[in-house]
Amino acid sequence: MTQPEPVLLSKTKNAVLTLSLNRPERLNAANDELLFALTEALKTAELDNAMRVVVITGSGRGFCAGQDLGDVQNREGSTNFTEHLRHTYIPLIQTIRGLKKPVITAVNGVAAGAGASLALSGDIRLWSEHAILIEVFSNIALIPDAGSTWMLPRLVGAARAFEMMAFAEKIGAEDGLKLGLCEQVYSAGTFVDDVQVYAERLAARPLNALALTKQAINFALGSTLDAALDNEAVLQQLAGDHAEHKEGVRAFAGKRKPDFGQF
Ligand code: LHQ
Repeated sequence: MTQPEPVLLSKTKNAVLTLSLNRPERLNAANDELLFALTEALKTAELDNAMRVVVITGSGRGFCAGQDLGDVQNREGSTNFTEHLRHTYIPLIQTIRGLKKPVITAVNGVAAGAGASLALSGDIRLWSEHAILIEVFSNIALIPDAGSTWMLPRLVGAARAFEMMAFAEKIGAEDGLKLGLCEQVYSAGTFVDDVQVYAERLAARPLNALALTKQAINFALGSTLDAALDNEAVLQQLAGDHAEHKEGVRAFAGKRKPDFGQF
């Protein structure tokens, strides 16, 4: 029997590429095929000029239940965790964080373990009212991986992150919004449409400037203020030299809306 595609691709005319994790019967728990397909699709999206924003979401009721626990042991019953992470999750998270396009994680349901890390890795995180984030790793006596130890303390502070991790606390949408784990929460019934409208709004923004903004934020997260100030000065030149900037200034002077979509 042929296996269904682990990641479904959908392109809209308004420049939004949606990547849907597609193992709904396992709450989109990730196996190698899914992780490689997602990373590959993101790399392809980088080169597709017609696609300006990427949305990652889940099929069915879950977003991603983390690593497929049935899929990690070898025949001897052991797992090479380090190698596994290096070959799968590390390139995935690096690709998302380095992508020169905004990535939205649209968290439709439960995001657990490495699925929670994936949910947090978006430039923008949109949650359904049914979204739940669980740093579930300690339930199976593992440490948070796929970037959770880097991302979560920066969002909620070290002690709150540790508490969430230690107790594998279930964080629902209301708390997720309060804690800064997501930017917006939408009703489950309108979630897909609301995400699409948001993504199209983002796609109409100046893409070169947004890519450089993402680059500047990524740099600043690991730098001193002095280094960040200088990096801004360097990247601002790249933004200012781009046709997008000239369009923005022309539109301002002409008292009209800029058309950034043409670039
Ligand atoms: C699953 C999974 C799953 C397989 C639900 N695997 N089937 C990296 C590198 C190397 C190794 C290890 O790990 C990592 C990073 C990690 O991500 S470690 C963390 C791995 N994930 C988990 O431990 C989560 C396990 N799942 C759960 O705790 C629950 O399923 C959650 C809280 C996510 C959802 O609970 P419910 O909404 O009550 O759904 P459910 O438990 O009934 O799950 C539905 C089905 O999905 C069920 O199958 P079944 O045949 O009984 O209907 C689950 O077995 C299956 N499933 N997660 N990770």
